Amino acid sequence: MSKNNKSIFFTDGAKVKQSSLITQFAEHLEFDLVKDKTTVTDYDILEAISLAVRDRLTRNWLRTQHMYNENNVKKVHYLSLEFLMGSLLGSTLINTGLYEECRKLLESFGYDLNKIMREEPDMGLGNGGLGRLAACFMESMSTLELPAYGYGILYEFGIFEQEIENGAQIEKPDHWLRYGSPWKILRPELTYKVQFNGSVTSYFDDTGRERHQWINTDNVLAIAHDVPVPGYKNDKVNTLRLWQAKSTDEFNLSYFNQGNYLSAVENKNLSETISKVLYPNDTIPQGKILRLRQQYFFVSATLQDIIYNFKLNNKDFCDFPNKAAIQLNDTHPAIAIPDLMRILMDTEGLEWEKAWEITQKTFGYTNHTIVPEALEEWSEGLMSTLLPRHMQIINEINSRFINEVKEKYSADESVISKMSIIRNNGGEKNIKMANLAIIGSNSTNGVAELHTDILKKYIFNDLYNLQPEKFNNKTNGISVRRFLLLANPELSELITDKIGDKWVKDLRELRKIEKYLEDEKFKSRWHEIKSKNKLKLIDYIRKNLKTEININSLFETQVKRFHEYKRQLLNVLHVISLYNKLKENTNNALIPRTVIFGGKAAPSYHIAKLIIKLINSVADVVNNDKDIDGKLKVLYIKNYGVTLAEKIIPASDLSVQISTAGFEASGTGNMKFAVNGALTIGTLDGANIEIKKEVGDENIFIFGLTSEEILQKRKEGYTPLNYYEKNSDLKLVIDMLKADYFNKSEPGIFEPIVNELLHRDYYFVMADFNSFAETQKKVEFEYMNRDKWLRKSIINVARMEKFSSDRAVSEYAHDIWKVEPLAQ
Ligand code: NBG
Repeated sequence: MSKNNKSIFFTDGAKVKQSSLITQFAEHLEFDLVKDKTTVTDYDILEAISLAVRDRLTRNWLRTQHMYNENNVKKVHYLSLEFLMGSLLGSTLINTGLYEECRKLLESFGYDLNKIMREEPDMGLGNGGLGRLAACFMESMSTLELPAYGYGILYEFGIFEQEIENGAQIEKPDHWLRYGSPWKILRPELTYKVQFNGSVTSYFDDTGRERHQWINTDNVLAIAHDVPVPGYKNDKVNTLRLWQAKSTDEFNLSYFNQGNYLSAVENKNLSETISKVLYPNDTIPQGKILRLRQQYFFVSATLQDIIYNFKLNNKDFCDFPNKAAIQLNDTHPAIAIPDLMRILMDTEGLEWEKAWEITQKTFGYTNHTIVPEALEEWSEGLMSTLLPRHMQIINEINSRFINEVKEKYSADESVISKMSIIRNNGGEKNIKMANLAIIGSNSTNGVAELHTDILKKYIFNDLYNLQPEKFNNKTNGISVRRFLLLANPELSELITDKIGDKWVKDLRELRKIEKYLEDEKFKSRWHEIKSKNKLKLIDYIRKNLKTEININSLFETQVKRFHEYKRQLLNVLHVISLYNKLKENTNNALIPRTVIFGGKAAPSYHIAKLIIKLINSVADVVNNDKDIDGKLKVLYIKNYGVTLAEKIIPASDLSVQISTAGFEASGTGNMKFAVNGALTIGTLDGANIEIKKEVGDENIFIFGLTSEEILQKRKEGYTPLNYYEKNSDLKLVIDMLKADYFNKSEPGIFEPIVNELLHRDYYFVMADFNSFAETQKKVEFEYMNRDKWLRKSIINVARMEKFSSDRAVSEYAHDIWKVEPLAQ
């Protein structure tokens, strides 16, 4: 553009007027969707209103990005294979403050905003806690005005849709992008080449130094799609950049010329499968080549992008760590460490030592699980084939590291082999990605106090002893904008009525509602709101499960991924024992209960799927048994995800967080329930421990073995059979399973569960059963006293300040990333 031309861009001061929301809405309906009254659908309304809302935040988005670049600020880059964003219209409306305007606008044309919002498919680019944490962090980083970028993959298929057939989980593809998405902007100019395979050659450069080149590679293109992430009412909009894989050649001409059309496009399909589908596991990894391809694909594109941006304003790579922090969300992006080394040395010509210093200063690593089988390893064979240059670099990192350890500490061989990045299984070698991540970064953090302690004491004890200063804790948090303000508008309004709205950005403010513990009107309104939320859920259940639920029953909820360590099994065994008591005498229960389950199991995780089947089988018997007078209902709500969470959590009285102590790194569902006024029944695990510290012992129901006791029992030799023999309630429950009580038409199907419980019970279900049942009696007793329960509920909400993702993110920013909000 020549200097004399006018600029059309508002960032250059052009006075291009922005249209009103209603005009934009109408124009999108007319010009983008080409609709009139006779052809318009609810989905069109969703699309048009989303585009109109997006228009409203575009200027802030451009302005925010412009400011970051103009000021050459330090930026943080959050690399995650998963972002479980959920639906975007609602949260965008909340954060931009356009909710009411938009609701009224739609209402004036006869549309109900809530109904329209239900048309939006969840952006389900994640499995569970890890992916949702990344989404909450993105929202908090924008709200805190931190210069931040999320980087991930634009999966064409997100987490599978779960159907239940004959009580069992069936997986269906989640084609969320079938009709495109109004929230993502294609950036064709941000297309990078990602290399795979090939070989490495070396040569001597002008200075006589040996250099390496990665050649003859198979290439794939990564194309950027940007999603705006607005902060809460602060005019800041950050970017979530997701990469889509595209083939470099649309088709192979020589095949085509030979008349073989199908082979001609085969290569294209192969390349593009990289961003096709999210791996549907959490905590159980699958050492598949496609997974490693996904990891390197998004890491390579991301680093190229970060470096491209760095070079726009900077020259000297020594400045790189002062301009960019990179956080590795679990080990999935850990290949970024050798990749940055490769770029700095092979492309930018830096020496090893300098490159290594820059690399270590740039990266931070968050660990999200101690489940041993979940610690990622890749075979050397696979790595050498797919990423030969990286394999060389990893070997070099490792041998330098081990030499250093030997020199400084002369540690013995067994310690060194634990610290080593390479595991030598007598011939076959594996790369331990967690060790690579720890050694290659300046910070390693766990996600709750207990979890970080376990990392230091057991999982990475030797590396911790070597570099204790690297290890730190960052307890997880959640976004209250989504999980309270959006999910529970009436409770939010009640709180705001009393204490003003500062709490939305500063959860410490919530303490002030404790002043109203004696205020009867406040308390009865609190109760009324819970009941209204329950009614909404009852309505959903009536429509979807064709079951009637008693609004006065205790809503007891366990929604989360299915995993043996989370012990949905313990919960269902307890349900069976309650059922048995009711069969004896319906007066054996003081209160009616509704036990709600939800959550997906990894498609290949057979025992987890069997537990889902068991829950549905039990529900079938219990819910249809007239003898128990409707005092117990068991529900399995299918296809649990972010949007369903927003409905289920505000309606719950009791939050079930009963993992085997030591196994749940943190949990974040526990926080979402408590902030919505549910009381927790839980073990001393993950963030439960910190919740207990905040709310006080009398406002939470704690039971079960501690993590230390579990370790001790494992050491001594644990015999689950003893618990079966000693506890008659438990014995009856197990005997019913043995006798196919809940599965008359499929005898023997639950045998694997019974066998595990009686003869191994790795997760101590049997040992904790009694303590769980006894504590549930206490719950029952306390729920009878409405006033007491309400007070506890209010106190739980009032004391949640620690569990805001704003608090978590500011700690990361201050302690690890050293990034600051951009001063106005
Ligand atoms: C999960 C843990 C949870 C934790 C989230 C977020 C993985 C691998 N880990 O306990 O199981 O809350 O991460 O940190 O999904």
